[in-house]
Amino acid sequence: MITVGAAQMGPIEKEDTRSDAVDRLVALLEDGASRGCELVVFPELALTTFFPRWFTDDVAEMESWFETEMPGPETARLFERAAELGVGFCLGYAELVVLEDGTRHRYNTQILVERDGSVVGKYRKVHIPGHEHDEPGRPFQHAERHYFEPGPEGFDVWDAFGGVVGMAICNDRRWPETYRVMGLKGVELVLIGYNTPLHYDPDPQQNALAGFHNNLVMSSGAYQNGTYVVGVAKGGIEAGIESLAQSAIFAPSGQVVAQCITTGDEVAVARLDLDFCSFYKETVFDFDRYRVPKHYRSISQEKD
Ligand code: ING
Repeated sequence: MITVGAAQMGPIEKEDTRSDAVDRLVALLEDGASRGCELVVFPELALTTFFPRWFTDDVAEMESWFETEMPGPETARLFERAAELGVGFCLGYAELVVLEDGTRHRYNTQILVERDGSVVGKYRKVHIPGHEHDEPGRPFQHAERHYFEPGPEGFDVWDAFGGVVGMAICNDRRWPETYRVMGLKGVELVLIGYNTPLHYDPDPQQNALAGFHNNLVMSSGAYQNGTYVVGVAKGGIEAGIESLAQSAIFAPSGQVVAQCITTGDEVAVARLDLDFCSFYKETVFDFDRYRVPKHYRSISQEKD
């Protein structure tokens, strides 16, 4: 059994500091802890505004949105407060890695921190949506492919919080392969932060379906792999751009077990029985018995 909090955030504005964001994260952590949470899940890029909505070629400006250490001077107090409360957390942030050879790599990253404050896992976003170059014709940019490289490590799971825990980030949740790779590793709880503008410029017909698609993909991912899924938004109107909230916790049945009802800072809490996963993993989705991989080859072929 584990009590989990989906700690949704409202907007973080361009002029807000890391400290402003950490103040809110600590408040969400304390709210979750007061309601029995052992694990609190924060959104994607939870320390800054969603900066890929602006395009810049100025590297210093780009890197100003990134963290070079985690915990760092601004975030240490979040780790300290969490360890004091005995609550673990999952945090999304922009990660700048400078290798010995001097090369610099930018990732859209999530970390998993156990109740003692130790970092047990790190995930770097694999499916990078949006565009690589400035597209001034758009009402706002979604230039994630300019700011981030895909994570080289792919999808993994970690033994933590008494179960098997995996992570994914935003656009990853739309791809069934994300869940199945972790499902094949026995995942019982998938933690996903997201920033999802309600306007999708390549096909605005999809705008009205943002909430439906959000539920569809996480409910399906949960059911088809017999796992819980926690989806946590940074939502509301950020820099004048409306972003989807509707954070929710999904059971292996595909049902919603808890959800946020506002577009601001709000924690949705649920007590999860991870053994419930077996009702699906050992029956309808008994992979060893029912999967037919020889007919699935095409879905793992490299792009030609
Ligand atoms: N955001 C969006 C997401 O996948 C998007 C991008 C929106 C893609 C709508 C397709 C449709 O939720 C991030 N950050 O991936």
